[in-house]
Amino acid sequence: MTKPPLTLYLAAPRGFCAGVDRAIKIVEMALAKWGAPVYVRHEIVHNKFVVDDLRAKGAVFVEELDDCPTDRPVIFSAHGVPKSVPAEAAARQMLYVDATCPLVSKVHIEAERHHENGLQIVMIGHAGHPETVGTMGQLPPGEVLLVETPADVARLAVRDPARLAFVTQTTLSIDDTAEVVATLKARFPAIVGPHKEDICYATTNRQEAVKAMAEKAQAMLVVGAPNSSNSRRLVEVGARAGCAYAQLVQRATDIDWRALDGIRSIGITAGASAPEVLVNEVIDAFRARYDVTVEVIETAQENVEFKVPRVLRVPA
Ligand code: 2E7
Ligand code: F3S
Repeated sequence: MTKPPLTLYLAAPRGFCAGVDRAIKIVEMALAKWGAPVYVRHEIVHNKFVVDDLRAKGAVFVEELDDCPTDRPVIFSAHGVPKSVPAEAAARQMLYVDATCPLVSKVHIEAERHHENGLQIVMIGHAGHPETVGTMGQLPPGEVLLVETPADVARLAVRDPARLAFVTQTTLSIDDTAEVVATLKARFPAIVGPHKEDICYATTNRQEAVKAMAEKAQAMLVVGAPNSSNSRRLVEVGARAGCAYAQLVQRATDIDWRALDGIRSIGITAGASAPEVLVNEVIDAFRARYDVTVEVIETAQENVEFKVPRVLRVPA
């Protein structure tokens, strides 16, 4: 039987960012240095495949420090942690390694600097997401107010409208965030903050590539996990850019083939926590059903790399 033709657009950049690469390497190095088990507070990155792989190598994933024994090392996930977490680990004399992405640590430092200058902070982010919890947790309660939408800005009760700063989560939608920032600046003209927002290079580049792909592809699949904020944003960006069908899939078995019936083109990308093996698995599933021609849609080139400490140093 002859297979129907299909143009498969592949977004570039896609998949692992420098912060994810570094965080996974930190867990692997910790296992090599201290042996199993090494504890990891929260999924090191939001991907079941990555977590299962590290678990098989001896990592134990827990949600709270309380769930770790004090005589084994613990690693904090790439999303960052409130200040109370390393403080508690130190109080219990635990070995800990912080795998927070350096671009998140930069936002933490920014928030602290604003606080030292006497400013109250507005954080644009998603409630309950570990990055938001971590960034807000750099400062005492009440010092960071969370907003998600322009409507939240309208409702905001601040200490002093003249002494305000803003920071953002790193994985937000570029377009949605621009609206929230504009609303903040309109209501609080004196607010200070980054040039645009704190959205990272990887989020920006992946969203740009999706927009370019949405112009061409009839349908789009984003390889990523349901709890992966940046991956979910890619689905939204694709749909909003005009792609009639945009879906998140964890791996090939999640593909709804009936929904894709009759398509002649598909766009594929992957969130910053999704490994390339899963992208290849999805491409292979299309090759099994279609006569596939791959076309790469490259909107940026990335050469960002974050150093992994050669010897894991444990804070005193
Ligand atoms: C850390 C940060 O693990 P992810 O899916 O996380 P998000 O924040 O998108 O749910 O992706 C990698 C990553 C992104 N941002 C890790 Cl702060
Ligand atoms: Fe860091 Fe951005 Fe990746 S904040 S972990 S480089 S998605």
